[in-house]
Amino acid sequence: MRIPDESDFPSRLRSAAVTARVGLWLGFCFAICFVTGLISHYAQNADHPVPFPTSPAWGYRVTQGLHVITGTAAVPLLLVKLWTVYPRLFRRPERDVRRLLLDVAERGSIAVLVASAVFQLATGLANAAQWYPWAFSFRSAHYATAWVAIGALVVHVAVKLPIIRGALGADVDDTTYDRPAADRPGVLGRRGLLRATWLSAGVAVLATAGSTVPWLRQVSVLGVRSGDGPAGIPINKSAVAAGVTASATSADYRLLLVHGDRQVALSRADLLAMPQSTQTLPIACVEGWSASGTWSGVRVRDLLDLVDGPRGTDVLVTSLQQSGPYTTTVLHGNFADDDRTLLALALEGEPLALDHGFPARVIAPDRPGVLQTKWVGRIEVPT
Ligand SMILES: Nc1nc2c(c(=O)[nH]1)N[C@H]1C(S)=C(S)[C@@H](COP(=O)(O)O)O[C@H]1N2
Ligand SMILES: [Mo]
Repeated sequence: MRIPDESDFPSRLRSAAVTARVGLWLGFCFAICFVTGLISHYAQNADHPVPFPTSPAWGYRVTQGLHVITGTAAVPLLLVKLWTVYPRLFRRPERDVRRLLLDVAERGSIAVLVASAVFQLATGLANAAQWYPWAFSFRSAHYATAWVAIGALVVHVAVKLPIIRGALGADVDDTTYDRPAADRPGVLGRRGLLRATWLSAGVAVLATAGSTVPWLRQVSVLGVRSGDGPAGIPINKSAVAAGVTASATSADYRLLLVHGDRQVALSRADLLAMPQSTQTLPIACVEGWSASGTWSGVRVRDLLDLVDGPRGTDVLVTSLQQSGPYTTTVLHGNFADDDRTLLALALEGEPLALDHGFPARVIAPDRPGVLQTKWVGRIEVPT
């Protein structure tokens, strides 16, 4: 087998004029993914040196929806961009030592960029599809690699800036930045290729956005987990999967409130006898889907008052679920004190479905879905 060389790729479509235009949009997508990803990561941290805001209630729904939508749109953009540049892999090595070293450094930085970008999009998509074919922690790996990708991207843009500016400033059919070998017309014109690229990114957006945007549900073939589930809200983990069916439906169920020596145990009937509050708040999953519901239950603040929990303290919420990463979560002080934060007992006027966290679950504004603990058995104010 012969290794191809640059002259094996004569299509005029593989031009910096196309690469720069697609790259611009890819850069936008990566920037949005990076910023919204930092927000999501911070929101899930147990430690909040700077409080994460509880308002607007839909904030996390929007940032995480954007994160997954722009990440999905980036897939066709990245594929087209790689297609336009990969013949450059087969350039002849430079003869001059200095230029050879520069070339090796550039190829190295691009290898890091491509590898980290592919890793981010692949793990992100798999996570959105709830498919975990790996052993590492998704959140730490996706977060660490985000810094690698964004660092490599900044270097790449800085190195290519003269070409990017030149190519974007000229007509798309301009040949200034073309490889000499790329002189044959492609099956499409460059404008046609760009149009097809925007179209596929648009389809990717529509196909996922239905997970967050209700009126898009009908067209969203990838947004499958929207609108199904009791009361129109998808189920992330069922009671059976969490192994809580017996404990959650037991007549012996008591919610335990703990603050040092002070302990209060409440049955579901006791909770229902307390003043009830109703709030319309979304469940916004890190996987990108979200759905709004009208929840009723007891304000968490009222429960903490029963054991003299001081205001502003982070509290621990523990599920009846015995194992898994979301069995205990930290409810930060500003969330615990917020009037909209409920231990929900009902959804849409009906008793909470077992799969939505019966007998009681946390629902708080502007909070990642993973922290909206279901089947709550214990709320503790650390001393
Ligand atoms: N105990 C417990 N609570 C949990 C989970 C879980 O696995 N166990 N999943 C969380 C996740 S990831 C999400 S998105 C929401 C989904 O709530 P829902 O299933 O009622 O829609 O519940 C959260 N609460
Ligand atoms: Mo989630």
